[in-house]
Amino acid sequence: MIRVRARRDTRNFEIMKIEGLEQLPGHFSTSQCGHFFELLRSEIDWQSEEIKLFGKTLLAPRLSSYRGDRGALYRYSGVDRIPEPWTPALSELREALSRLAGVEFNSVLCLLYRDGSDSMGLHSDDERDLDPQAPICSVSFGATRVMLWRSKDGMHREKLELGDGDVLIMQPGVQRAWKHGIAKTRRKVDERINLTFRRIMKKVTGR
Ligand SMILES: O=C(O)CCC(=O)C(=O)O
Repeated sequence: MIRVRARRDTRNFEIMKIEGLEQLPGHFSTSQCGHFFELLRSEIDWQSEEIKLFGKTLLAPRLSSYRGDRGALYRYSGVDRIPEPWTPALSELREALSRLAGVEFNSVLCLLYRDGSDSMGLHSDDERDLDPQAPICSVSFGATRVMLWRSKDGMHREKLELGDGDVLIMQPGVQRAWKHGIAKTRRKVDERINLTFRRIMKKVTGR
């Protein structure tokens, strides 16, 4: 069982200008972060992921692994993803973050940013396989990176630093109004792992 700081500890709890977005800086302690980073780095077989963009198939500028319960099929970036099984560290984190967010997550997208040239383009997590009532909850381990936010009406821009052990909870409305992404940086940065726990509306599958 992972012990994390209480969610409503206001010293660690920030309400962002973006309605429905909550950041819990340093939610995991430094030693928990080191422990999980090492486990996740070695337990997961990180892969280059194909994405389809404007009719072209490209390799995403990051490594990834999609994990989840049987039947938690997820189509994103134009490709159908079948979940690989949970690893011990991912199961432990799923339990902790499900308790925190008050929803039973059934999948996680794991991302490894190898250096400052790895990134994530602006997008919303609004695919039709996602449960539209459920929040999405992410945790970051390793290097601090900047998350960019753009409102869909083009009126607002925000920047958010995501550091080691930070948790982000996005309520469903956030995806309707905003896009987010991870900027490239010229700064020399170490590796960063981000896990985004999601609730997929499951389908029956032969697997
Ligand atoms: O790396 C991050 O913090 C962002 C991940 C993300 O945008 C996603 O998984 O949809």
